[in-house]
Amino acid sequence: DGDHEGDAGLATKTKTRTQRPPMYKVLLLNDDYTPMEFVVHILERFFGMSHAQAFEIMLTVHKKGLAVVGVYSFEVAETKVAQVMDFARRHQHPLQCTMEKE
Ligand code: TYC
Repeated sequence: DGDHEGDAGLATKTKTRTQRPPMYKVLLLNDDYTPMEFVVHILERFFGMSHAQAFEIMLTVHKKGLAVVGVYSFEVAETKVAQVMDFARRHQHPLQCTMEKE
């Protein structure tokens, strides 16, 4: 349980850390062509944001070039990126979404 008795009879403690799964940031990138309302729709639909939240984050991406739109486990992040990329492609917008380890 982390306590060990050495030969001299002294108890030493080994630190045991809880395993946390690595988390991944999902990033949305700005471009000059994707309509603002389309980006707002994506943030509402795939990231569960209110219209006001979605509009605020969209403006951050527009002004700063990118923003973190959520942090998830690898599988969930991968799915979000695929959903956004597929939805944008089907509507012929060049919107880019990517993920990176936190
Ligand atoms: N820059 C785009 C425009 O002016 C809007 C935009 C915002 C595009 C965020 C992509 O991730 C994005 N229509």
